[in-house]
Amino acid sequence: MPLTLYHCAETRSMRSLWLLHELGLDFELVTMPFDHKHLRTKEYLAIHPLGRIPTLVDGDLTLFESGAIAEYLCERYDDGRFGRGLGHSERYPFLKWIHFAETVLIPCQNMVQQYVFIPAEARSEAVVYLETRRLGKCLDAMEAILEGREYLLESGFSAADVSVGFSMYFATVFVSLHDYPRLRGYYERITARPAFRKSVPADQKEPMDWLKPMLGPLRDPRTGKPIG
Ligand SMILES: N[C@@H](CCC(=O)N[C@@H](CS)C(=O)NCC(=O)O)C(=O)O
Repeated sequence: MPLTLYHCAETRSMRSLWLLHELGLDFELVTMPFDHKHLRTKEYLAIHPLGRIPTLVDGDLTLFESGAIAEYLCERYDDGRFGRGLGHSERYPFLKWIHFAETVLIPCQNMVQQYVFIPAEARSEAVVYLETRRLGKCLDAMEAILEGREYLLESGFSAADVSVGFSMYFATVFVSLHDYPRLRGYYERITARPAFRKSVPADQKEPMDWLKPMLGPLRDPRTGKPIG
């Protein structure tokens, strides 16, 4: 039975799609519009009980959570290029970044809530400010860590860069990377990869151009304030 990925364009399932392309695997891609009409059908809720994406199906295994999918794909299908398995000196830094991507480096989901799902009159400037600063602190830490290295791990590009890469992709819609030269270089390197290009919609002009019109101005991640 082939691998199947349930996906919505430019959401967290992009991590799994990007990694599947890096690994060069054959898979079936089920792309759904990002709305409850498609994500909350009886059929899809039988695959993912919360109706979220990504979900990966591989034979008898149905797996959700983008971090778990990254670990699974590396353990099951990688020859050491993208995963760092048990016994590798960077096994735990590898896991650290995969988890960091989806726990701390994802304040943008709360910003989307504020801008897209909460009516303007109920929107909280304090939440937007706090989440922008939370993102800024992550970016400051990563800027320091990237001194003298091209990727998060000393051993080179890995699935950790894919997990963090999606969070960065999401972040660029909300904050400017102007004051982060190493992060800018890092982001350019990872998004120049053919597998990344294949994971974004072919007709896309800018990251998340469907979401951008609903969002506020780009912010400075160090002050939390709008730019310009
Ligand atoms: N921690 C999960 C988060 C999954 C998640 O919340 N995905 C969002 C898209 S980015 C989703 O499916 N949202 C649809 C919804 O909540 O209805 C992961 O990393 O896979």
